[in-house]
Amino acid sequence: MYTEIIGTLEGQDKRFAIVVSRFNDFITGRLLEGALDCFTRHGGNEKNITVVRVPGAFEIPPVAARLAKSGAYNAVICLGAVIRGATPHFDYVAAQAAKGIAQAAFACDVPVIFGILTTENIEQAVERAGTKSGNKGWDAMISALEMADLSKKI
Ligand code: INI
Repeated sequence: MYTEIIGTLEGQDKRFAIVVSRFNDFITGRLLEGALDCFTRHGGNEKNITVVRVPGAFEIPPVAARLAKSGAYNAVICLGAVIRGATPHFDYVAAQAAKGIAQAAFACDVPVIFGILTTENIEQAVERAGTKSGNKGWDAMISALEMADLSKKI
């Protein structure tokens, strides 16, 4: 018989920071709404949420790392939307955001959650921000709840 360690999805007594970018705010605002809705539906209290706004996805990782290192939160959730345009700018911003968040997650003792959409066009982003493909902000919060509990147990 093996030992299994799993994280449960309980918002009670959890304190989270959410770093959200203003770039493509019409998408990132919906991701934030999804994350907050998920948190309260799992027993969380919004007074235990701190929202930190940054200009774009490129700015998310260093802010997320500082919040994670502060020791004030059970998890840090990163929300953004990088949408491909006519130039290679997308590739640089998306790659740096993903790499930076991974580095923050490795460097810190609390979970740092990747909730950044990287899409080919605006339609794909809209689909993932509360329409036909769900809400990736909600999904990011589910991951935060699970990982916050799991990281206490391992
Ligand atoms: N930032 C985003 O969050 N999404 C994008 O789609 C995006 N594009 O495509 O340009 C974007 N650029 C801004 C970037 O994140 C920085 O804020 C900016 O370069 C200043 O450092």
